[in-house]
Amino acid sequence: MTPAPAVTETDRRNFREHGVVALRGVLPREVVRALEAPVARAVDGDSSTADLSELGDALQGSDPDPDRARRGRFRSGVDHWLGDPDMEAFALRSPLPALVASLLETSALYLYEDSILVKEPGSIEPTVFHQDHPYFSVDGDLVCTTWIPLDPVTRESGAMGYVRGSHLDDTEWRPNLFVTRDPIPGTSGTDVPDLHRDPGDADIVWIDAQPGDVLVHHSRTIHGAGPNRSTTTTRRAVSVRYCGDGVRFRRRAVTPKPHHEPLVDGEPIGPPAFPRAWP
Ligand SMILES: O=C(O)CCC(=O)C(=O)O
Repeated sequence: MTPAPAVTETDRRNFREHGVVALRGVLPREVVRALEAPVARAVDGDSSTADLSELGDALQGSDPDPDRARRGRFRSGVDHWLGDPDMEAFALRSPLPALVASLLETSALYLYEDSILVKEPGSIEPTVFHQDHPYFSVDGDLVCTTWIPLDPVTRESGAMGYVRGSHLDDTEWRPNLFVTRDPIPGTSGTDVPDLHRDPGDADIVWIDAQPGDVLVHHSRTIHGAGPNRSTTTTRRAVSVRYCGDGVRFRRRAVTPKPHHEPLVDGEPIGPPAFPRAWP
């Protein structure tokens, strides 16, 4: 395996100042290819992903759509690392953790979770703009999401969009249901504006990406993604979320995880609930 290109000082500055950075061509082809089988298993076989298109339809209270069968689906799931050794190997033993540790300039890196995010051609749901932080049961600054495309991604096929600098705003944004702006029941905060409809003066950067690229955003950066309007290209992506130095557990009810049950608010994160990914 060829050594991964190093993270540069410019990458670190972009991440610090904009809350997002595109690391281009940093993952070897064989590493990205190795994600294809676990993604296919999760989407087609083992029911570890949910149909967010169906959820979106249900939340909008729309009548059953006669064209539904012909539309693509947006499927997503989390924490595949717990049951799939290929996803665990990618999150913990691929070149990814060292790249992230170098970007965050942390002395240690811990895994929070992975996600699989597949938008089939013609899946009409945008990923609604949101901030990851209120979904995560942690507090601290060195928390980030990496987004790894398995296919070339353009605006047409569901590129990610990030509001530059939004990680520096201390508004408590309310978590939403990801495919509609409905807030998650029992949560509080300010609703993220509908930036797909009206970006206003938000400094949104839409990032086209290729397999081998890694997009990294701070857990406080507001972001979303377009629908997949392509008729031929599936948009397969994996997200892996990591925490660095100084991050502590803080239970949030939004996404409870059985492996978090024994943890107490305020304790430093670490194995086994947060496996050490680097060094
Ligand atoms: O892939 C998508 O559509 C959204 C991904 C996302 O919001 C995330 O990974 O935090």
